[in-house]
Amino acid sequence: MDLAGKRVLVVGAGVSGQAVCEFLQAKQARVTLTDARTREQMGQVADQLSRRGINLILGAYPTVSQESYDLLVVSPGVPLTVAPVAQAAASGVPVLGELELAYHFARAPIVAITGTNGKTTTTSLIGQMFREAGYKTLVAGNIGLPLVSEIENYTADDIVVAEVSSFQLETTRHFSPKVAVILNITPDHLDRHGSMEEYIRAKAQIFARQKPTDWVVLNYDDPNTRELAGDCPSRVIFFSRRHILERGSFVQDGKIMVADQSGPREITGVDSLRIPGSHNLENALAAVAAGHVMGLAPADIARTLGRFTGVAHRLEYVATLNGVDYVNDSKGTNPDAAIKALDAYDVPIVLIAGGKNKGVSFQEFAEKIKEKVRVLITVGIHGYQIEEAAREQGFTNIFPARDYPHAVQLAYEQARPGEVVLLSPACTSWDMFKNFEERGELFKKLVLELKDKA
Ligand code: UMA
Repeated sequence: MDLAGKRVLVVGAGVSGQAVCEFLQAKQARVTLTDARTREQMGQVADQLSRRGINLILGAYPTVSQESYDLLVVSPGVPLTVAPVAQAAASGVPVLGELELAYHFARAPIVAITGTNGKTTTTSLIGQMFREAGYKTLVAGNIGLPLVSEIENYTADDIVVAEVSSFQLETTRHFSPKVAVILNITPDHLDRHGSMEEYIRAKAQIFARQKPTDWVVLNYDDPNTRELAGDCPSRVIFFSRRHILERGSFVQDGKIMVADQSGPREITGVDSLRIPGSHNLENALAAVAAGHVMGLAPADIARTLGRFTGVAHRLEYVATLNGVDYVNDSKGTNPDAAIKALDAYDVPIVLIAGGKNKGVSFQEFAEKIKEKVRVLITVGIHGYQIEEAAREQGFTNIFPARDYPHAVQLAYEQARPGEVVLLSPACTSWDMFKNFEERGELFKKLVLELKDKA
């Protein structure tokens, strides 16, 4: 793909669009960046982009035709119905996404991971597996680091592990990973894709152009992904938490197994996993299948499974104090995510929850609290709503905290050996923090300070 001198319009000035501009500039393209936000709304970022020589059109999009642009690169969060994309399609100007652009410059084999839930954890786990097996490994994509930023630094001897979203897959034309993983497909992003069929169609782009020698890893337990096997032009390997498979990765007698034409082989015990919950067991099984078809040795796969402690702020183990595990799930910013976090444990839980409510009901969350939680500590401006919902379920062991130091202190006083102290707020952090990362970092700092004192 020769970009020198090409007039390229990048739509969306977020993380992806900014990385695309930098990449295109390095290729001597003539770059215009447009965004629905105004210059005022963009603040300092707009000035920084202008200083880098990027032509900015903010607050309204330019009209697109072959006379004005040679190529359009659209950010993943921008729906393909926006005017410049529609005009490009109508006037024959090619439209790409960042994933597709990066793919044209990729030399390393790609392991790509998609799915409704578990993408980030599985991408991180597979990335760590390859790193620990000695590969130079790029972990990028929807996980946060745009692929274009680094893709050219990796050669055919290295590995790229990419988290890819349905938004990114929607704009692919040639993208074709060596291994495509689809973890699960449940209703999500239907406002953007229109229907479940369209959402599945977008996900299926991950394997649509694979070669017969490539691999697809599919969840046998999820009917939506199991059925896709018939559409794959490549070889399929299943993973299953519930069934013993003739070929694929599965669980048998508490062991993680992988079976191929030479029969089943034990990888490691389920109890050696450090990421809790049945959803994480599925993520681990998917990673085992991907590692196996890429030729990683069982011992290498097993070593990383025993070491991987998860992704920051997502059921992240922090420390053990007086026989109590402290876990940071600050990413649990809605009741669904917090319910999953509670389900990950079989021991009584001291739960810290609350923050800013996104306008959702806490009733189902409160039912789960009644089932799994021994002590509830509420915090933040809408903590009282969780307290009220829990009381309606007849749960009364509740301690409202003034702030985070107070919440962690209360949890420390209340927790008994063998229990888990879990921060999974079911709310955003925006009442007290810039983002969930800042909230999680404070929680971890407070826990580690207690540990130092102990
Ligand atoms: N914008 C417009 N017009 C629109 C919509 C948005 O101009 O109609 C502008 C916004 O004003 C903003 C920019 O587009 O300035 C935002 O672009 P974006 O939404 O594509 O977000 P980025 O910051 O570029 O981040 C994207 C991914 N975001 C989405 O897909 C929504 C990030 O995934 C990804 O990490 C990043 O690229 C790097 O690859 C985030 C995400 O939420 C984590 N992903 C969804 C998910 O996981 O469910 C798909």
